[in-house]
Amino acid sequence: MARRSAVAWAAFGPLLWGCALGLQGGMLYPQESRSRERKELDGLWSFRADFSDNRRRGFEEQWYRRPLRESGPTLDMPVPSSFNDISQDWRLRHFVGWVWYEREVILPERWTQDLHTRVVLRIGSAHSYAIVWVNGVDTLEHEGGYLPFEADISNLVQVGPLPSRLRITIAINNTLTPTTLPPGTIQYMNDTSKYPKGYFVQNTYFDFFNYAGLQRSVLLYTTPTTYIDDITVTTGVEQDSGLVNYQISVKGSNLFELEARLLDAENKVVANGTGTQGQLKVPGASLWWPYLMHERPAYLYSLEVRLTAQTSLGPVSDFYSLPVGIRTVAVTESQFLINGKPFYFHGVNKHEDADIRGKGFDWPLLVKDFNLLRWLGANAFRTSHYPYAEEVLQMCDRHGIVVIDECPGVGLALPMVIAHTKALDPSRPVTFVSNSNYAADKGAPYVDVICLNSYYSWYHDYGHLELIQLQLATQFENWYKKYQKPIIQSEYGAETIAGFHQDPPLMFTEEYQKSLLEQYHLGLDQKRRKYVVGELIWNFADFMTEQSLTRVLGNKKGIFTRQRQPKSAAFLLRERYWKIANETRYPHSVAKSQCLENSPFT
Ligand code: GCB
Repeated sequence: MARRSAVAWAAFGPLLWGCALGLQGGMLYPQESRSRERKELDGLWSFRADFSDNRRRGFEEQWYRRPLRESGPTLDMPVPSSFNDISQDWRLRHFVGWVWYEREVILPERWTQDLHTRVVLRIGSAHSYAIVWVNGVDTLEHEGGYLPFEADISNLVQVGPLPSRLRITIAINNTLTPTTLPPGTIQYMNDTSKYPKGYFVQNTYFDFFNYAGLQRSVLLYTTPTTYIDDITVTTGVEQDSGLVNYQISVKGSNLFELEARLLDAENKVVANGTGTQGQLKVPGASLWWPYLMHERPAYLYSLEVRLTAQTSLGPVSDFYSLPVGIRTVAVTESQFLINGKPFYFHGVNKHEDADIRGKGFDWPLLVKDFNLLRWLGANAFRTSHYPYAEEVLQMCDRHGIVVIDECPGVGLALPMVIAHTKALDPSRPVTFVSNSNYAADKGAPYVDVICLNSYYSWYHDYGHLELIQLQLATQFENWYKKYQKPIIQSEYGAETIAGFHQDPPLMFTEEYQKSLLEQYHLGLDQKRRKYVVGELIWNFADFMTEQSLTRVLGNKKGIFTRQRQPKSAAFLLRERYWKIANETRYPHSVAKSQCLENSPFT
């Protein structure tokens, strides 16, 4: 919420693949290749919420030891999806505690017989604490709801006679405490004249509904037993040559050879190397540009890695292909530069939220959202307030969208997180989203770019649209004078109920949202060519929150509804974004490119 000190950490820049610099080992996105197979486990799972008073019946009765249906009734639960809005049982919508998921799988015979094969179970995300059993064996625990985790289960499936079925049981706890990300508290209500014994509520300190469950895909995949474990890539530009620095880690054997080939978009090899690390030089390289900025945006090479190894079981090969965009990102006192050219963020803040699926990953929704981003002329978005599915980042790479990738620490204000983020990946600028006082802000001294949220004429001086320009100018001038760093207006907006109209504008109507945006835009235009390097509307679409007196079926600051239909402000923003794109594209002489069709781009 704007009136709290809502802060979040984010690292940003285009191209997020292979960015785990400084980490030991990695977790490559599961990919099919000549040496690797995938088996998706999306679809219907069996499900039960543990409604017992202490929420621990499942552990006391060891529900993981037998098929879930044998320990009580189960529901059908689609994966991926949040469990909250699926059933008609209101208790499930607000459930806090352990829920149980189960799925049986038949494995291809080769996976269970071939000792050259490594079988991995990978869970795209489980919000927010998960324990995983395979055939009743405790296999994996994971904390944190927005990142993938996995376990090598070969020794569980390659034992003796063929196991006819693999039973995967996952217990997930969505309780938020002061030590979870995001944090929350559990409050016991002890007044027995008002609340039954043991009654508690989950308090959260952020403005989105705590959807939970298996919200991203679950899958099994294979690699050879000696395999490519991780590939780290950084890129640079030297005169007209592109540089691709790679580092590859291998697990399973020390006796191996590695070949790395860089292929262009036409599959032509443009550079190659051997060994675990090296630099590939591409004369006359095509650079990765954000779309709208250049006539040939989002150019991706493929780094094809081939591993050959000698193992005690004989020779083994592994293949992995990583998309690579060659680009540079830099920040000066007043500019954000991509490939040496000033980049202006004209984009949106998003949530992964929609309809009954909650935060469940959904391809139709993702493609629709990307179509809307292009319709709007948005060149960037922030993954507020947590990391999104890897498939989303891959889409951004392919479509030329710049991402501010947010960590799930919404509400935290610890400057040392920046040092940690930079240690993991020194190649990208880092920011900290703040709405506090410029003089007292704890994050600003450490960031590369300052991100400011302000809600003038909404949470402050509400109704007084005439004050926005003055207050915005004061905000920008104060922050810039103190820190001399480029600034992004990372949030601004107004609650708007689609279909509410009033002219002259009143709060909550489409006219008010439009007028508020217009006033902000006048203020932004005053500083846009100086040191303000971006603007991100709050929010792309309406989204669900906890119930409160200030939220009517969720947060309604979207320029699209939750069903992705435009409010009037969407058309206003579209005009503006395409106008800015027209002014800032490079080189200025480029012809209209295909992604600009049917747009007001001239
Ligand atoms: C903010 C928060 C965001 C809220 C928004 C609002 O500053 O970052 O999560 O939804 O304000 O609408 O109050």
